[in-house]
Amino acid sequence: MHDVTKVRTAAEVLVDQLIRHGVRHVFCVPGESYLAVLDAFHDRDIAITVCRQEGGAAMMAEAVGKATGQPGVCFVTRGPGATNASPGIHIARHDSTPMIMFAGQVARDVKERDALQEIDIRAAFGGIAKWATEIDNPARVPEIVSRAFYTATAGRPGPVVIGLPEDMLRDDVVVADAPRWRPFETSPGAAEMHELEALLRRATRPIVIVGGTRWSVEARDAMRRFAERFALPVATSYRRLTLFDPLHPCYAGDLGIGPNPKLVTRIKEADLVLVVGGRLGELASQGFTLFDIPGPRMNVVHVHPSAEEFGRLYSPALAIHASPLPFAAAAQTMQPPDPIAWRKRTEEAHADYLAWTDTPTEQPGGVNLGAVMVWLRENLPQDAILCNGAGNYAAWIHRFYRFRQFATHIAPTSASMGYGMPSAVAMQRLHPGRTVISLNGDGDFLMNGQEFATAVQYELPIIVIVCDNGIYGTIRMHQEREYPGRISATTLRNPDFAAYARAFGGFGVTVERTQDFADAFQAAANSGKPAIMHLKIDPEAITPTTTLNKIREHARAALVG
Ligand SMILES: Cc1ncc(C[n+]2csc(CCOP(=O)(O)OP(=O)(O)O)c2C)c(N)n1
Ligand SMILES: [Mg+2]
Repeated sequence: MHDVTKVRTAAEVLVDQLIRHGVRHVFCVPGESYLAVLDAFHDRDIAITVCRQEGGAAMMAEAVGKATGQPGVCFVTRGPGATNASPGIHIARHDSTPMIMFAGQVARDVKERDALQEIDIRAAFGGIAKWATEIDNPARVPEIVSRAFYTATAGRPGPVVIGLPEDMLRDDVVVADAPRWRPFETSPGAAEMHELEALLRRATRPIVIVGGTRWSVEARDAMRRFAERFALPVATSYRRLTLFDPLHPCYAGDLGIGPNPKLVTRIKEADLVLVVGGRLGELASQGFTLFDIPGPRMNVVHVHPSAEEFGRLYSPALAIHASPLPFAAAAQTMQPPDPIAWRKRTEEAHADYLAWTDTPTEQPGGVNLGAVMVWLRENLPQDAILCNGAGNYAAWIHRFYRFRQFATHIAPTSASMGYGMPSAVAMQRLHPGRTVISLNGDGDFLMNGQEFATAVQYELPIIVIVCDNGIYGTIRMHQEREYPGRISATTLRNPDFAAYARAFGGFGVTVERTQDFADAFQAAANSGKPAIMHLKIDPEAITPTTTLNKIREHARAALVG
């Protein structure tokens, strides 16, 4: 415990709490509202990444939370800083990611006068954060920061936002540090595990869907052993691809945007669906069509660390209130039926996955993103981290890349654009020795492309791939489906992204043909600098399986018919 008689400023107490709770990295855009905290950082052992926009800083903190399971931390200034950061808070809420954002605030004695950049933190963030509060009393800094760590990580994790009045941060205070926070697991009850065992004994077509957060390498290993022992097919939920090894014989595929139709059928035909960790949200549930709400046709066993999730969408046949590790640890000790009725179905599911993902599909245009993903999966080290935001380009990652290790894919389940660049900065700051790839659409990249400057500033050799098809592709696709031929506000006129990289002090290369990708990638890697690979993609290549023209023609035919 800290020397309780020592006088510190509230800002110093705050930074000491972060260190005490294990925070090694923070991300920020500075502001005069929290100069005292910046000063406290000056002589403490914690890495700061100064960013170009608060949206980037917040996404970096969110990415740290996603990758480590411990709250990622960022600091932003009051009003405009806090509101700029809101996309990161929204992602953390949707993606169930532990995160804490500290926002500067006006001095206590001018509050509610609309003082410069004043913002009502509780009102502004109350609806999207798990908890939004402000610290008015410097003696309560240890208490509130400690609670923030528990709240951000407990049950279903999420973001906490804490306002810091400027004058409060400068106050001297004598206060003891809080005990170090540690995350708590929730274990399943013996009765629930018996019931699960019985349900499995009666099942003939079970399938497991793993998702959500609070996983770890150990939890993933335990889950694999359980699946192996029971020969269960395991699908990964949307953007939770790293929860199961895709080359394991139990792997049945990725459930999200553009899934293998055979996997969708397999889930619809299942008599028991065991959901571990996830919530089967809109994208994983194929627009809420896979399971009837509130009463699914099959038995759904829902395992989740937050009791609040049970029955929110689907009435479960059995609810198991547990976090992934204790559940998987208990599940692997259960007795599998003998013989296992579904063993052959599991083998078929894995064969279907391999067939669906093995070979790139034919595509119009010079660069085939499927072939690029296959090259990356064959050439990147297994611990390489891929980061991306939202756009149709991501469909090729989901289908053709293979994430062999835990937490090697950092991407928002909330499908928020602009995430690929900042999250890659965060990952390379955490893991200086690992290969970090940032994948972006052309629209996507320029939402937070300014953080390429941060990569240059910290000499992070991230390889940024920009898939330039000259359109907001996802929206154009929906536009052609719903309003065929009536293009409106979905066309982009783009800069030369390779020149953009060079202007920032990075390495830039343009790729117009699939066969040039490998050499260009090597040149980017050999440069040792942050690099942008500008891939020219034919806009017609809108998904791995169809073209814009086909979508338009199909929609027109449907209108006429
Ligand atoms: C922050 C944010 N704004 C808008 C959207 C809506 N949206 C989803 S995908 C998309 C277009 C993505 O375009 P691009 O990055 O060029 O990728 P492409 O689909 O062309 O591959 C848009 C605008 C979103 N998901 N997130
Ligand atoms: Mg695009």
